[in-house]
Amino acid sequence: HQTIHQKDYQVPDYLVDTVELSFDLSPEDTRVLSRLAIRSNHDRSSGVRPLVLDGEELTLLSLKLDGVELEQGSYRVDDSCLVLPDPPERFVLEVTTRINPKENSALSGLYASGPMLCTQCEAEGFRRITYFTDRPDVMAVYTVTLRAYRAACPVLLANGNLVEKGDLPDGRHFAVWHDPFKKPSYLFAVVAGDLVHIADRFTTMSGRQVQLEIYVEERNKDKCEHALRSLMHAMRWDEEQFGREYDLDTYMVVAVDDFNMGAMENKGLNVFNSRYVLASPESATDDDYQAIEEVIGHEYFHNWTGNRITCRDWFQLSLKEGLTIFRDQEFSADMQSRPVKRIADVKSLRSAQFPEDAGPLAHPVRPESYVEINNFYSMTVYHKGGEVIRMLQTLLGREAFRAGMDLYFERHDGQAVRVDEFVQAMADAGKRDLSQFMLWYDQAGTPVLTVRDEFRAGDGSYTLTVTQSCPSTPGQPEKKPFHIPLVMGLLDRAGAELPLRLAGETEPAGTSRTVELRQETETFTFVGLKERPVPSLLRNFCAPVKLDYPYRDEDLDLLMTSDSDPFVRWEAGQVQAVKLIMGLIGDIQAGREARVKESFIESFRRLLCDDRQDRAFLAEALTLPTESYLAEQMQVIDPDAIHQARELVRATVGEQLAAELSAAREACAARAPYRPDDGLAGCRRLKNLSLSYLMAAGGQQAIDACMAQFKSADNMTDSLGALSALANCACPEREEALASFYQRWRDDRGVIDKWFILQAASRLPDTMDRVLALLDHPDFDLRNPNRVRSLVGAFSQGNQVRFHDAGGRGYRFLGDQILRLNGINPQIAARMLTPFSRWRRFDANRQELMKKELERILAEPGLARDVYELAAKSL
Ligand code: HT7
Ligand code: ZN
Repeated sequence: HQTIHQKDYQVPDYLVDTVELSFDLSPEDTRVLSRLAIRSNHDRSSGVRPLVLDGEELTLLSLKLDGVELEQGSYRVDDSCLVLPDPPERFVLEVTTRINPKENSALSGLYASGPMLCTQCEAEGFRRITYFTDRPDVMAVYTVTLRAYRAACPVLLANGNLVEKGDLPDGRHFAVWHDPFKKPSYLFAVVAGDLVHIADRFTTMSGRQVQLEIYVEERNKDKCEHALRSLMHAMRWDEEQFGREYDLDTYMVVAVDDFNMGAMENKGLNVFNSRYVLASPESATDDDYQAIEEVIGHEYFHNWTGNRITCRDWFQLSLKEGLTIFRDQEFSADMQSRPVKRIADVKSLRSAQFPEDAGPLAHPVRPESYVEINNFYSMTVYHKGGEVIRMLQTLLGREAFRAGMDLYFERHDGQAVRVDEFVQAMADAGKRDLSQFMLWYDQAGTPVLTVRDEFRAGDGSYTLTVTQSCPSTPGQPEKKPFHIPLVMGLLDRAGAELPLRLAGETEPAGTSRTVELRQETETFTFVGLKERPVPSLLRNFCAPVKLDYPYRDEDLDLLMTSDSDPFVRWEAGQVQAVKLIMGLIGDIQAGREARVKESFIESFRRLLCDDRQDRAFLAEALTLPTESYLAEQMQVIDPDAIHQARELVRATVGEQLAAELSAAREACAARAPYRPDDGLAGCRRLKNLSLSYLMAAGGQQAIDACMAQFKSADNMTDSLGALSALANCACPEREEALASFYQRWRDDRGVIDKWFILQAASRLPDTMDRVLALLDHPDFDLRNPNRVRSLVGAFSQGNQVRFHDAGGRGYRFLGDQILRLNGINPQIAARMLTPFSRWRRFDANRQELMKKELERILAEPGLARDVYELAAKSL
């Protein structure tokens, strides 16, 4: 398998101005005629370069150059490309290929999902439809004709505007679509099937009317309202926050059940995993509603950050993905609670991106090389990339950041560019030197900020010394210092925010300020202080770093109750919880008695009784760090001790605060029928969290409360809240509830995914057996990525204690499934490998067992590129 390097980039030898595609659609035999207007893009005086068109899984039926059929021998074709050795300077190439969508289980290119046909072309799927220069810097104008049987496929969609449609003989019909915007092939899309749609109109800021349409299968027609409303919100938000208006007359979204990722931003025709479109109060949770709003926003925002301005090559993927993640995070923050959204984003970064950045698959936000680009749609490229954009906004300030965005759109609309062009626009608009900042794109690893302080009572000065370091990562043993914004404040012992005056300044500059780190060690001396202050550091999680400051318990108490920054308040509680649980883990490992400190329970009691705070924030503050986050804090991960210690804290909270938890449940009990937008999602979260603590303490009363909630719930949030607590309880009610849930929802794929997840994530000791049995359940299907994620993914990535069973059964199970998936869907197979990449973090026995699985996978003949790359790098 070949490695592609960023440094080898060369401009394309040939460009394509127009693409005319004509599809005769049929599930098992689709014919594609492609008519390409091609022109040379290199200096031909020093020799004519061959035209190399990418193509995979295609049967070539005919090839014409300027209308003349090419003879065999005048071109070369193999299983990855079609080569014309000596083409003219400008010409029209006509290629006819045959493809089989039904056989396409990789879900890349044109494939069948249930009764419909759809495409997924990012990153390199277009080459599975026809021969093409399948790279993002070849941008062309597309016209697409679709033909199919009207009975099977009454709806025929492609990018852009519908220009013509009509009947054909024999019950067939056609539609012609034209997209006036030049685009790379990865944004091409086609959908054909028996679909219905709901529609609305949006008036843009300049007064243009846009038709919005959401397409689904008939049975899902009443589950699209929320997606449509979210789309309208996203369109308005992008106009108001970034001055960006939509540019076509229609915007279509199609929901499909078989999809490798969340959704795809194809120009004017988004294709979505149905889990990010379909919602009804009975079948979707509050979290589902939020995720739909976020993903709808994300794909919509790509229209400017990704489609109008795209990536020059795939190394620049974060140019569109990091920026669009930042935009969707800001959109969601404006639609919901900003602090709670920030906390959720930080939790996900720490639980998935930090471990990636600390392991054998660590790579920079802009990777230097890849074997399979699909493996780089990673937490680092997306979410660390989003944090990098956020740091730019922090460094420049909101106003200059917005000016930088405007300048970027003005300079590069219609182009395929690099990250450098984006950062240059920011540097120019903000009048800042951002050359050192670029290291965030090119150096991997999570920096550590070690902060030490000294208070001098004599002159009332307080010095913070900040030293940054960054661990070695594959191929990068040494790191240069990063340019880091550090947002901070100082609190007095009563919790009041102190004015911040640095030595040499005449006036204090507020009570929260951004200091900039550039050198390995920086010192900041604040003056005019009467007593040793408590530093409030990394406000709003202003940089994707780890912080090392020796907070005392009383400092954390003060920050938790008094800091003006909600992230710091939440973080102070998390640091306390980590300290407590780590201590308990030590006790358990040493065979000592493990007891939860009274002071910890007291701080939870205070929080539970605090009725001033937002319920959603409170629920976050009362949630313990996850087992996988705790694992990250250990030298050698001990999944059993982590589980035991955390459960001990949960049970102690449940026992000792039973009255307060019950009161919190009561206060949050529904007083009116559920509405997803009733503003009570935080209440429901707190209520369900309280229930889970009560269940951790045990006892029939809690089980009865669960069953009562499960039976009376008028919405999926409450139903699932009760059922997930029951799924972790070895009681007869568990089986009863799971069985009745299945019976009620057996025809709803999205809900049955939840049913699989609950069982796969159960902490009960028999979970492995249960998971093995579920593999044979009639509703399990290895060809459906959502189902694979719900069983294989939920068990191996969401159930640390059962997956890492010291006997190695979990590992064997995962190895087996990866090998089966390798032949079905390599992208999904590769995504399932993640837990094995962490093998070095465990004890010798588990290391050995995981390594054996990696070796078994690598020994498989015919291993897909995707799986090979990750397995080889993990070892
Ligand atoms: N830009 C989209 C990426 C995507 C994708 C990548 C590889 C394989 C399948 C895929 N489906 C969608 C999604 C996004 O970031 O918006
Ligand atoms: Zn994206």
